[in-house]
Amino acid sequence: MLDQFGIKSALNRLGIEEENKGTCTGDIWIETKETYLGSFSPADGELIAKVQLTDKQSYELVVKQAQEAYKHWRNVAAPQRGEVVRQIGNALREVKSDLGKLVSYEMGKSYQEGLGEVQEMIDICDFAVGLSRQLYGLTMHSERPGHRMYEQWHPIGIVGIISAFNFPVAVWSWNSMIAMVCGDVCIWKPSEKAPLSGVACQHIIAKVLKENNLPEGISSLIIGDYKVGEYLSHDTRIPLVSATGSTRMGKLVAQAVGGRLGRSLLELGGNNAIIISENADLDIAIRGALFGAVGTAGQRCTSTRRLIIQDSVYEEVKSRLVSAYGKLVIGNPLDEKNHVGPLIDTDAVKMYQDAISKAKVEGGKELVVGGVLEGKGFESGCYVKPCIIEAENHFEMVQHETFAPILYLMKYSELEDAIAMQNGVPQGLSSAIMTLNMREAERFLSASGSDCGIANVNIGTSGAEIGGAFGGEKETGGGRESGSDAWKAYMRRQTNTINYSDSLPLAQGIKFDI
Ligand code: UN1
Repeated sequence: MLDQFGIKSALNRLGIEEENKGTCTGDIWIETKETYLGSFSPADGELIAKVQLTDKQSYELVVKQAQEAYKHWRNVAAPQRGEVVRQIGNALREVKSDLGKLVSYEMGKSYQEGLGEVQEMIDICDFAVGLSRQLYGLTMHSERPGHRMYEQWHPIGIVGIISAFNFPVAVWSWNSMIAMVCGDVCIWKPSEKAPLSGVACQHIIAKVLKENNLPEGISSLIIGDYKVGEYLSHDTRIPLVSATGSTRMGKLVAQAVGGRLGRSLLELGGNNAIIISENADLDIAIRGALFGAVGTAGQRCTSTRRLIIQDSVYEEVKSRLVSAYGKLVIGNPLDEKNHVGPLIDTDAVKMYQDAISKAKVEGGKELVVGGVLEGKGFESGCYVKPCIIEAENHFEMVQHETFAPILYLMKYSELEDAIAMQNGVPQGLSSAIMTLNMREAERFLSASGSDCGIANVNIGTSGAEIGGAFGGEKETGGGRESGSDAWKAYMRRQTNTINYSDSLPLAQGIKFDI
């Protein structure tokens, strides 16, 4: 099956071999004493290739090299650092289809979404290049005559990046491209469920760094599960750990990093809802809800998990959705006629099944029946049917993020109630309202509206652009990545006051004469 859809040649061009080392400081790959981890495609269950895990000793080498590299990189002018990131963006343009294909095959999202993910990397490179000529600080007026006061932003040091399987490459690039123009160096632990995508990115970036005669250690790779993640979170040499994944994982990272007073930047679970008002354009509402719920097989942190529908249009939305679900084609993500690919692995399938049965025990009614697909093309055991369940917001399963295509439907009559339901979950990542009524839209966006980091009008909950700050509140972890001024998380602020007068007046008018 590797030959089908040109996977084999794409792997070749990306530098992926049957057995790959997994620990790298740039261009130098380090042999460790650890075993090799197999990466299996959820599309067909086949072993794609193996990657060697990082051990403590090789981790130490990586950190030492990163420390050395930082001494150099922090003094390279920011626009020069931007120039390197510009070249990385161009290198990504060249491999867009190969990398998109690997992401799709290793993770299971559709090829179109794989391409979209690489585009997101290219976009953040462009953004970071522009940023490299900005990174603005403010100037303030000093209360003392002959004094100047301003603030400037300096790099922070080594940034540890822990990324999740569902966006195996884009979320790394949001962090590392911004961190790089900020003057930081990065150590990346990709998800152990999609390690080859990490190895491929390391090859791409290493070539650019080498062509620019840059030292080893600016962008490093380590491979492993939570144990390797713990190396990063407990390491006082790593001032910032950016972690994407489950709320459970995020709490552990936050405690470890917080315990040493380091900084963590967390992008964790979502439980995103769309409110569909009777004033909505229902064509847009149905399409937005459909892509939000079944895109990436419901495995985005921005996936739509709940639809809160006004009672007067409830029946219409319900029947149009049910008929749209009937048209979904499920199958190999590389085959462009399919809309929905597999879940990441059979553990995820089990969680999907459990969630459906528990929601039913709680009183949920399955409108579009879920289930695991079997037979030809579904041998990996990872393909499931997107399902719709009528439920109530307080159900334990509705309160919980299940990374699968399960959509819960509920009813409201007053907008206040809909907003309370939308906010009535522990997570706070993304949200949306579908309405053409300006008052409803603005109420949803106001301080007493959505409590999420992302709030959209007439757009679904997923598919954010890189230009905005990405992240959310409550159990989503509070971090902001990607665009806007998210770069500030990767730098340290320094306030500078300069006295150019011929005396030394003290602030607050304090007298201290001798
Ligand atoms: C994620 O699921 O972790 O907004 C990131 C989106 C994508 C990023 C999702 N641009 O859906």
